[in-house]
Amino acid sequence: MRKLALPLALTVILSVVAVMWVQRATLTAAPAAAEAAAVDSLLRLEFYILAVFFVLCMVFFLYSLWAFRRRAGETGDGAHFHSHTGLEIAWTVVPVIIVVAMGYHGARVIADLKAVDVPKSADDLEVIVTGQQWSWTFEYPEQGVATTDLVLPSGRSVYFRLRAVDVIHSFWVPEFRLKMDTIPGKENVLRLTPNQVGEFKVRCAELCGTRHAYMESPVRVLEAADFQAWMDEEVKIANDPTKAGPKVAGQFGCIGCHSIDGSKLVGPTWKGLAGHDVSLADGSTVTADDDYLRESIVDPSAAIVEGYADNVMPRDFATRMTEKQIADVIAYIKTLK
Ligand code: HEC
Ligand SMILES: [Cu+2]
Repeated sequence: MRKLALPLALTVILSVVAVMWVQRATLTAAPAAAEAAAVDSLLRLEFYILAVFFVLCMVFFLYSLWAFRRRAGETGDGAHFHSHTGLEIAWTVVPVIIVVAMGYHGARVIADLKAVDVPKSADDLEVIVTGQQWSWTFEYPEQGVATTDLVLPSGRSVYFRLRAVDVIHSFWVPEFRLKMDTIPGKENVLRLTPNQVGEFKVRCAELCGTRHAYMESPVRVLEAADFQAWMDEEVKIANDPTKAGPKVAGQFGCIGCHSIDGSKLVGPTWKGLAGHDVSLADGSTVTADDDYLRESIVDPSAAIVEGYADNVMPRDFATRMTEKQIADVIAYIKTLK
């Protein structure tokens, strides 16, 4: 028993030091949602417990190396021990109690946040988030607006409906703390209230393929009035045929490959395309009517323009763009006489 005095004393002293260190340590990015406080205190509590157990294990490990080392002139084996029932029961029961208690506490904290499996309330801002390899798209169904950046008001609860097109992704803005998988064929719900104006990033938090690490989109949290002004402008653009198409063409990078002035880029120019004949790589000719334009966007392999490479135009517009966005960009192409 006397031999235990030194390691026990060291454990107590170093545990106090470790707990004080955890208390001051920055464990996560600065919070930006109302739900963050509860998650952060849960995390810090876990770190307190971890700190004490880390110290306990390390002190006894290092102390044993030192106290029971082979001394000069010692040649025999050390003492042999065979089980210690009391000790084994203790180191099974104590961790089980801690793990179960932490699990219960964590489940309570999550339930209290009312962030998952909740019905939408009238005041929530509804946003449909769609993840696919390897980008995010956002829709505000009540306003009829779709974007590739996530813009949110500060201080209003947001009701996210999370979807995936291809494989499982995970919607995560670290500053909001809460995270939820997006699953093909199943809609998940997440509700949270951003409360800090600023610029953040939504990241995919579920390994989803070669470009998983680049699956990020900008998030901007604005004051309520600025958000309303932004939304009014977006609604105006969405309803203005002369602006909606150019905006979509910019958002999805079409204009990086298609010029509107007749010059040849990676793809054919849009100037004078609509209504005219197009020579295809297979030797046939088609008239660029609405159906052809639509097909060229949602299924680029169906018809390849003569002199241009197949497999250059992205294949994912059919799932990334809303029907309205496709119609808007077609209407725009038709204005480029
Ligand atoms: C990375 C380059 C690239 C991007 C981005 C791109 N395209 Fe294309 N696009 C091409 C190429 C190359 C072709 C010609 C080969 C083919 O027919 O697939 C083409 C063909 C087309 C055609 C048929 C043109 C014709 O002359 O018959 C249309 C319409 C079109 N794209 C629309 C779009 C729209 C709308 C977007 C954005 C939502 C877009 N493209 C984004 C490269 C691109
Ligand atoms: Cu992903």
